[in-house]
Amino acid sequence: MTADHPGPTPSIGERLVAGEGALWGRITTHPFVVAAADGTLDRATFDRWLVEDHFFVLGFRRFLARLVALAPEEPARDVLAGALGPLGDELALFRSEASARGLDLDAEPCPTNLGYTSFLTSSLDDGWPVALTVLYGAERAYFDAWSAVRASADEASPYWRFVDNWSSSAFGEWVGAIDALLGDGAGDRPAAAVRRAFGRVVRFELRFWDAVHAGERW
Ligand code: MP5
Repeated sequence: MTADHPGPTPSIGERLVAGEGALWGRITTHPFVVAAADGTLDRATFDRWLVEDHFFVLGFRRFLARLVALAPEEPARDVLAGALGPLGDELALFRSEASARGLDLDAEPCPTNLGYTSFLTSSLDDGWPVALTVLYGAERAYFDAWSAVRASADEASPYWRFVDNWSSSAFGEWVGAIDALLGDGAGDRPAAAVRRAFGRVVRFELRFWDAVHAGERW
């Protein structure tokens, strides 16, 4: 890149990630993901995560369905509604894994999980750009975190299917499609409300894994 050829303008999504600097680095190197990928994550911690994340994904699906309704135009609605099918497949993976492990998916979620899923819902009241940013943040966090360990992951790890789920090229394309929607009509800099919402997502993501590790309870 030179002064004559300054390179492509970063997308809104890239700008949001860059704005979170060090915290984003903690997402992509989190011990939970690293240990899940190399197969050393202990069973009890994974089991706790599976039950908590299943609750999260249920809330996420309801959030996504309402975001479909909030979308300002059909092309955006096409992108978002297209993710509901794969999300159903993902829930099937959670359920079959939970059943094989004898886990109770009705267990009460921890306060951090309730806080995060409630935040998803409340972001809808802040309008399309903010709620879309919340969607982007949660998906980008998972894509970057699991992609960071994909190359070194052990495919014989009991957790491989989860690594694969969020680091696949199909998932990456979906994350890129949300970023493209973020850019529609946004100007070249994310608005303050959008940056604030993205920051909250990043902090919730880190809290979520920390809560799972610590076995947070009421
Ligand atoms: C995702 C997730 C990704 N499963 N859990 C958390 C805590 N954050 C993000 O969402 P999805 O719906 O599984 O792609």
